[in-house]
Amino acid sequence: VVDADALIERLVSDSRALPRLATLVENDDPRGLDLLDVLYPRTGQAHIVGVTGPPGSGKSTLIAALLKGLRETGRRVAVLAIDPSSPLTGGAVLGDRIRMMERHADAGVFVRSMASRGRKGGLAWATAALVHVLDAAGYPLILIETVGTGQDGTDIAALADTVVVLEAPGLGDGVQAIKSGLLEVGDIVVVNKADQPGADDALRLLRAAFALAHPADGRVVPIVATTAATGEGVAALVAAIDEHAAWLDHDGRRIHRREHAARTEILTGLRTVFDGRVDRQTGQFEHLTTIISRVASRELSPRRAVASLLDRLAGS
Ligand SMILES: Nc1nc2c(ncn2[C@@H]2O[C@H](COP(=O)(O)OP(=O)(O)O)[C@@H](O)[C@H]2O)c(=O)[nH]1
Ligand SMILES: [Mg+2]
Repeated sequence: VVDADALIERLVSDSRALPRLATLVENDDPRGLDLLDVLYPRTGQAHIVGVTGPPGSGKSTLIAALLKGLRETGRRVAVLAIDPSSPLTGGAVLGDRIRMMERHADAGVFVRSMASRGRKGGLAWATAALVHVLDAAGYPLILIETVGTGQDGTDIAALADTVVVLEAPGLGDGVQAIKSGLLEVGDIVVVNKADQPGADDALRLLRAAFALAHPADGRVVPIVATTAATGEGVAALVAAIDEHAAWLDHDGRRIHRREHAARTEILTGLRTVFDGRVDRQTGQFEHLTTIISRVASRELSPRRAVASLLDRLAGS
């Protein structure tokens, strides 16, 4: 039996222990998942911030600027970048930006990229597990960079205590965040690339959109202008994040939020495990070819076929 205290002590003192555990967990290795079970009761201390927005809006650049600002005030931060590995956006991989800043020797920062390409579902499930590992390792602040759209993106955003939605001029007509529906999940809205033409228009449009909205919880969503490239506005963003964290600590809001996160995590986990089982086991159904031809020849209805396969799945 592994002791949680000893495990956490090793994560803190041995710089190789955390990346190694993260790799085990990311690969669904039972050794890592068993350790995570031991650690889980010790998690829940970190404040989790999701940074989401369209490709090219400046998420990676902004996170690098946030890291710089936070480290200057001595705060320890972990970053999880869900890298869409898209060569189209011109967006640099976060790791490159961090390396550029030569922060890799800084023990107060932990950065990990996770490729989404080639992964068959389960991204939110794997992300949640990594967040728990970073939380257990004692990082008080965890930033997650994610595109935020699609089922995976929405599920990842649901893990966060604070969701920061990024908007930037020059990405297309109108305000992207409004079009994609991202604004609805945002606790803080950032108009990045404030140095670029069109930033003022975006700010005006967003302020107008929020002036019309009447949030059920009565909280006014702050709209912050940043120039991630220079660090302008980053201090105001840190203040907005801290303010939201403090707001969550009243009236049971954080508990409510965590229940939503746990619910999302359980449901994505159920789907991920179930999909994996279907993929693995349908290959082993020797009678699957028979069922397929019976459905194709109209002898058996698809609904009956699925019911019979489900019975076998449950029995195995
Ligand atoms: N002018 C300007 N360019 C920026 C700013 N922030 C990011 N960029 C550039 O926008 C591009 C996309 O940034 P990136 O951080 O990779 O975006 P991501 O895809 O959202 O992670 C890069 O070329 C950045 O250098 C900014 O504040 N001003
Ligand atoms: Mg990026």
